Amino acid sequence: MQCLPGLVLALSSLLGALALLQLSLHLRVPSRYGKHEERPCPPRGRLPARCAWFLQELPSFLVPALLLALRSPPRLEPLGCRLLCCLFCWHYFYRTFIYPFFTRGRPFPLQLLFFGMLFCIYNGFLQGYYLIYCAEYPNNWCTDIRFTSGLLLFLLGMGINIHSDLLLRQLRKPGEVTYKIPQGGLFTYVSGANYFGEIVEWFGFAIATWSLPAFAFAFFTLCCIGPRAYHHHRYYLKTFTDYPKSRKALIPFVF
Ligand code: NDX
Repeated sequence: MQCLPGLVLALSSLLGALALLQLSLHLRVPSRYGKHEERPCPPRGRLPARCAWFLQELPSFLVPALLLALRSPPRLEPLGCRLLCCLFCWHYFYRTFIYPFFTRGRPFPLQLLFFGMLFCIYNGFLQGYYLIYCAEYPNNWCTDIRFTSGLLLFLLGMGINIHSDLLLRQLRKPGEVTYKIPQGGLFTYVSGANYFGEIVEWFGFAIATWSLPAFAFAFFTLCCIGPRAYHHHRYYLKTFTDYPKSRKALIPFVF
């Protein structure tokens, strides 16, 4: 396989267009899973959350790993490039092999699972293909301010995301499906703390890679889970009369 810059441009542009489509579809109406599902949710057409999240996220890990294995001779030089690919796989290792096995979420709709998987194949291919076959970095990229600041943001965002996922999980006992008010960590300031962490993480990745595909994915993430954080916030305000009034939806103290 060779690097085709035109393909990277086309796939990144399409990802940007999907982000705008996602935004237009879900600005007013949230994606129908989790707390935004129509009630009562019939068990038909749903998969247990553990299974669904595992299957949905697996391609984001497998596709870049497969591209890496197919690349002969390996071309992940210099070190900066190798590290960047590892960051992407590291996130999706967590999301595929760790997160699903601890989740206490509701069963996930099969239809969304199908589209989610397609999305993960697409994005896993784009990010992996670019980093493994196209990216060119100078040997000192690891000391470049874009790499170091992006890496720091990525790690900060990932830390917030994993910690917030953990706080949400601890709200429920095994088998419970009710919703409670999230407390602690960044939830003290925003309703969508896990989403805030994920958005910071992917913008950090985009800065560290300084690449069109990664910026397109960060933009998609913002358009996908930004509005969802807003819908979560409205849901909490409507459901809990004692919900903290000073808490914002997504960005601490701002929005
Ligand atoms: N999966 C990213 N669009 C999505 C699946 C759906 O990873 O075709 C985007 C992802 C996909 C979507 C994905 C992309 C767009 C798709 C869409 C389907 C259609 C759409 C493909 C791939 C599409 C077009 C046509 C435009 C292309 O019961 P429960 O499940 O609610 O329990 C929850 C629990 N919880 C609580 N428990 C007690 N009390 C409370 N108050 C609680 N609040 C929540 O916590 C869950 O078990 C858990 C987390 O819930 P929630 O709702 O906060 O997070 P969730 O949305 O489930 O995300 C989980 C994690 C989170 O860390 C988030 O940052 C990350 O995954 N994520 C999620 C979505 C997308 C994404 C990351 C990204 O874009 N990077």
